[in-house]
Amino acid sequence: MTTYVIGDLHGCADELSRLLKKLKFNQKKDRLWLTGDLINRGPKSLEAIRLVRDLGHAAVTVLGNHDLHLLGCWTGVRTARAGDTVDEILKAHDGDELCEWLRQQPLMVREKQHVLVHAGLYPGWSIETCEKRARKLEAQLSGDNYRETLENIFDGKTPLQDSKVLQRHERQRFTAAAFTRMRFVNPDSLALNMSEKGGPSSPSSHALPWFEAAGNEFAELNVFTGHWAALGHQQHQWLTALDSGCVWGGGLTAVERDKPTVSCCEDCSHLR
Ligand SMILES: [Mn+2]
Repeated sequence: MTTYVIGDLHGCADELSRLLKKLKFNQKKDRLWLTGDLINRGPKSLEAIRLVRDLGHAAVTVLGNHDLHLLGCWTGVRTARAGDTVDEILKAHDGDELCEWLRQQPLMVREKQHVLVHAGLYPGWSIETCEKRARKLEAQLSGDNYRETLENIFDGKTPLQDSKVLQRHERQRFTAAAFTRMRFVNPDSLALNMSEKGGPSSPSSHALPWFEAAGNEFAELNVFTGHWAALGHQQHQWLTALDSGCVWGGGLTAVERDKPTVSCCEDCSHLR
C-alpha cells in the first residue's frame, strides 16, 4: 500500500486522472491524500470533485479556502466572484450531494507524524491545539448549524490574533483563516498577515512565512500543505509544500508520503 500526497486540484480533473494512471494508483490498495482546493479557477471543477468523492475511502482531502467558498455559495452566504467556476457544481443534479459530502471533510488530518492541512499550522499553537481547533470547527461545519458557521466564517473581518477574549464567531473565523488561508505572520506577535500574497522570500512588509515562524513545535512532524502556488513544490525541513500551480500551467505534483519520491502529471520543468 502506498499513500500519495497531491497538491491543489482547482478543477484540474484531467491532470489528476493522468497522474493517477502514471502512478498506477490502485483504489483497492493505495491511498490518496489531497491538500484541498479541489475546485474553482480551473476548467473541470465538477469532474474534479466527483472524481475525488468517488474514490471513497481511498482518498482523504482537507478543506481549502476555495472549498469553503463553494460551501458559502451553496448556502447563499457568499456570492460567486468573477473568474469562479463553482456554478457548474451548484447547478449539477448532484450538486447538493457533492456539497453535503464536502462539508463532512476535515480541516486537518494526522496519522502518527504525518499531517495534512491546506494552508498551514498556526505557529502560535501546539500541534495538540491545532488538532483541537480543527476538530471543533469540523464538527460545526458538518453539524446541523453549518449555515450559521459559514456565515460566521465569512461575515466580517478576520481577527489577526487568537485570544481567549475572541467571541465564538471570531474564533471560528480565525481557525478557518489559519488552516485555509495563512501564508505570512508577523514574526513578533504571530498575527496573521492576510495582505501578503507573493512568494516566501519577498514580503513587502514585516512578515515571515508561517513555517519559518513556527520554531521547533512541528519539527518532529511530516507536514503536507498546498495553497501557496508561489511557493511551489518545495521541501523545507519538516514541510512539503505541494501546490505546484496546476491551474496556472505548472502541473500537478504527487509525492509518496512515506518516502520522498516525486511524480508529476507532465514532464514538468519544476522537476527537472
Ligand atoms: Mn487555497
